[in-house]
Parts: sequence; structure tokens; C-alpha cells
Amino acid sequence: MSRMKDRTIAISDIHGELDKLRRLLKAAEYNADKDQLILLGDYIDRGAHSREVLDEVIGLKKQGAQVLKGNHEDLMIQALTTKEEQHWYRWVVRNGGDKTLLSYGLFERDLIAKGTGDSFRMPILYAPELWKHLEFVQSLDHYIETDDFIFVHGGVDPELEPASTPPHTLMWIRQPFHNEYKGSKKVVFGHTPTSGLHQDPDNNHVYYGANRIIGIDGGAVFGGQLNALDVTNDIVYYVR
Ligand SMILES: [Mn+2]
Repeated sequence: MSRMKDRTIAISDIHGELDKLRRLLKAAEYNADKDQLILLGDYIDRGAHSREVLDEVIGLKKQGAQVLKGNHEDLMIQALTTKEEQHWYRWVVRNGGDKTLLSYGLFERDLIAKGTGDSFRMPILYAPELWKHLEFVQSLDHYIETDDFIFVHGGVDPELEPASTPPHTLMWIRQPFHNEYKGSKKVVFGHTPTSGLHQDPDNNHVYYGANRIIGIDGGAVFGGQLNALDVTNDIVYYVR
């Protein structure tokens, strides 16, 4: 964070929920001149408006937001930059990438029908905006570390410093981090819906672990809530 701002606000796991993102920023009275916004990843998939959310995120970054990569951006990158069929199916069929393609006017059934191999790259040819957004998500960092906090999508390896942790771990880790993290810095993360951390399917509020882990993924795209954590004042805003 290059200059001091009044508040640092973290949001994660938007998953194509553009309206919820806009309402949440309004509810938190987010002001780019005064507030440092940190977005923890998973902008796309499952929700209806992934393309529009990425446009919004690019705009927020231009205004000063710090933007991290989530595991769903990782899935998209793998699907669109490798020829391996498993990456395509993993994204499009199993993890809601079909909804992302649809937001660019692309139907996965049409693309699948074209066959395998090089044709997996075709959506990029058909949708220049998807190509632009792919380059954007490829450029994103995997964590932010300050004197007191680590911000990351999935979590950190309990045995390693973030700087020496593979990006894949930072985006994908769950239980080993939740259960075994013992670091002195508070870790603000998304990725695992907080209902699971609370062990209560109806509780989508921010989760404060005794071991200084703070989960903020309220499962908005699953009918939960989108949380914004003001870490400066320890205040949570949310929309449903
Ligand atoms: Mn997610």
C-alpha cells in the first residue's frame, strides 16, 4: 500500500454477482480516494455476469484497488491456455465456467461440438474481450503482505512464508491452513464459504478463527451473502 488511506476493505468470491458487488460497495460507502480496496479473487464462474464483473474489477484497479487471483481465475487460465481436455472440462463443466463463457455470448456446447485440440482456443478468437480479460487475470498477484496482515484467496501453507509458497497453494489450500496456521499475522482469505468454517449452513458471516484466520467468503453465489471486511475498524458490511 503505497500511501496511507483511511480504511482497508477486503471483498472475495464475487462469482459474477455484479449487482451484489455494486450494492456492497455502496453499503460500505467505498471511496477510492480514501479507502484501500483489496479484492481476493474468484470474480468469475457460476453467477450470470462474469464479464461485467471483470470489467468492474479492471475499473476498480485503475482507481487504486489491489486485485488478487483466485482459483477460478486459475481454472480459466488453464482451460484457455492449454490443450489438455481435462482443464477445459474442469472449468466449463464442473466449476461453472459455462456461465462465464455465456456472459461473453459463447455457448460451451457449440465449442465442445467443434472437437478437441486447437479448437479449445477458439473462444478467444470469437471473443476479443475474453482474450483481454484472460490477459488481465494472468497479470494478477497471489497475495499481499503488510506489517499486520496477509491477504490471499485460499490461504497460506502453515509451514512456509507466503513469498516461498507456490501460487497454486495460495489459491487452493483449505483445511491444512484453517487447522494448522500459527503465524502472528492475521490472514484474510476467501475460497472456503464461511458456513463451512462456522459449521452452520445458515451462517454466512465473516469467520474469525482463534488462530488469526479471517474467512470472508459468504457464499454469495450460492444464496449466501457478499461480505466486505473493513480491517481498519473491524466492521463488516454485507448484502444478500
Ligand atoms: Mn470461490
